[in-house]
Amino acid sequence: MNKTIIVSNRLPIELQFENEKMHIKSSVGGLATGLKSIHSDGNGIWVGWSGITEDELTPVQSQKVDEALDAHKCIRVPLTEYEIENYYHGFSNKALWPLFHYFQAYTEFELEQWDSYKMVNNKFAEIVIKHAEEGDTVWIHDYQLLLLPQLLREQRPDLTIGFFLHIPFPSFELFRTCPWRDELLYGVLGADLIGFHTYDYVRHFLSSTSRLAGLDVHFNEVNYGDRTVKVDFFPMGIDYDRYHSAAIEHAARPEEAKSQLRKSIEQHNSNNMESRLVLSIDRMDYTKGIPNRIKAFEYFLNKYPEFKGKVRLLMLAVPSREKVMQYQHLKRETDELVGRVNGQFATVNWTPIWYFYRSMQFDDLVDLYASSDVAMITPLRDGMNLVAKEYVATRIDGNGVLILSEMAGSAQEMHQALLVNPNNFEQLADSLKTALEMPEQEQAIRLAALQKGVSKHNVETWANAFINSLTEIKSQIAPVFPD
Ligand code: ADQ
Repeated sequence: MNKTIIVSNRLPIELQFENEKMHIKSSVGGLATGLKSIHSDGNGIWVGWSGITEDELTPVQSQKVDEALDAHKCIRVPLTEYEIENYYHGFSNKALWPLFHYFQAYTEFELEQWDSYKMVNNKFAEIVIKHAEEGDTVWIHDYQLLLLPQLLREQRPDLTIGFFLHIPFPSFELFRTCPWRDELLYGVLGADLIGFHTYDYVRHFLSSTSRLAGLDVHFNEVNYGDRTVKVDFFPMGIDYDRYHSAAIEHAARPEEAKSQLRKSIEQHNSNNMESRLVLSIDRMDYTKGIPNRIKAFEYFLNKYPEFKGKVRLLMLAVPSREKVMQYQHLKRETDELVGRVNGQFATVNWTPIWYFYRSMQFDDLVDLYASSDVAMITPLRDGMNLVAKEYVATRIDGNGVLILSEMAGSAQEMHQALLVNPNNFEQLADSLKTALEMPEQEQAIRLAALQKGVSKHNVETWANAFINSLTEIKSQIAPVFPD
């Protein structure tokens, strides 16, 4: 029986060495959850980097890692410190990430990084080919592996290949600036099915395909040589039940079983009856609009001084890509802005912004979502944004307002949120006021509609929709046998 091979930059596994002892943990991230059934089905395997470079592993540790991963049906692509620096921190995160998120000024095109990107994509191809049997299906994920579909196609035309991009695909005007645009485009076109989060990204991709490669595009199909490549949108969802049932379970906990975080928030709220909590959660990334959000909050407090002392912004930012210069600048700017706003407005009884720069456990995350009156999710550009969906899933009392940037892919589905342009401070401030004053009945109506959509289109339906589409394509292709 044919199997499915999932390929992503990182394996869905967290590995750590403490002295000689190895700790291994399965990831509970969205992607890992969504692909769980496909991964565990039959002989399915997952190919990716383990998170530890070859330079850090002794031969004994290396063997231990392989054995442990084998038990989790994972195969690692061994990457060196140099490759991580150039392929991952370099070309992936200094060229593709900013370019695809419309941060052209941040984009660096370095030949050495591009060479490393090509090398690593070849490494991935080698390992996938080693483990692929005739007629297998391969599902490749994200911008780190744009060349992989074509590399596999050239050597193994018998494979059925799917590719999904988790970030936006930019407009042709942006994409054309990349010196290696043709290689990237033809790289992805090696797939039989190319998936994006939204219809807009599909359109941008097809526009680049016809204008740069001059290929014949018919609706959502590209005629490429003797093949037809299907391009479609598959909006990713979350594990709704996991978030929703955790929120219900936490709410039912007796006082002594509640988390410290929840107790503190409840304590604070009972001391300040009028106090309202506005939540923001992101990776610390310049695409997420963190400085803009702080400035908009400052603007709000100046424009509507009646809210001083009555509303707090709880801002949680997870450290991310700290080696890249722009991320270091962003961290500094955020620290300064939080300091400025708190310094300007704080009283002995009230701190306007609570700022946490750290990762949080799932249970605490759920408590934060569940305790917040408003979620303010205002990225400047975001492929989808799952935080918006997680917030909606944890609201179990029919209240809570979502303010969502129209630049996030999720805005295309979440029409009942208060949609905002994250650059328009006036609109952000007014929306925050609207959210804080929204009648309960309106909150309930909006939330019910949002929950209906998020629960129905969850991460499992997303993964199944993609795989079903790929299976359908596979059934229409005449079998090709490797030489
Ligand atoms: P990200 O840019 O990482 O993902 P997002 O979709 O919001 O963005 O996912 C972030 C995840 O991290 C969420 O599941 C959230 O709960 C978690 N998280 C955030 N802050 C945390 C904290 N402090 N502690 C612990 N966990 C935290 C990329 C794209 C997105 C796209 C996804 C999926 O950039 O646009 O939605 O992939 O395709």
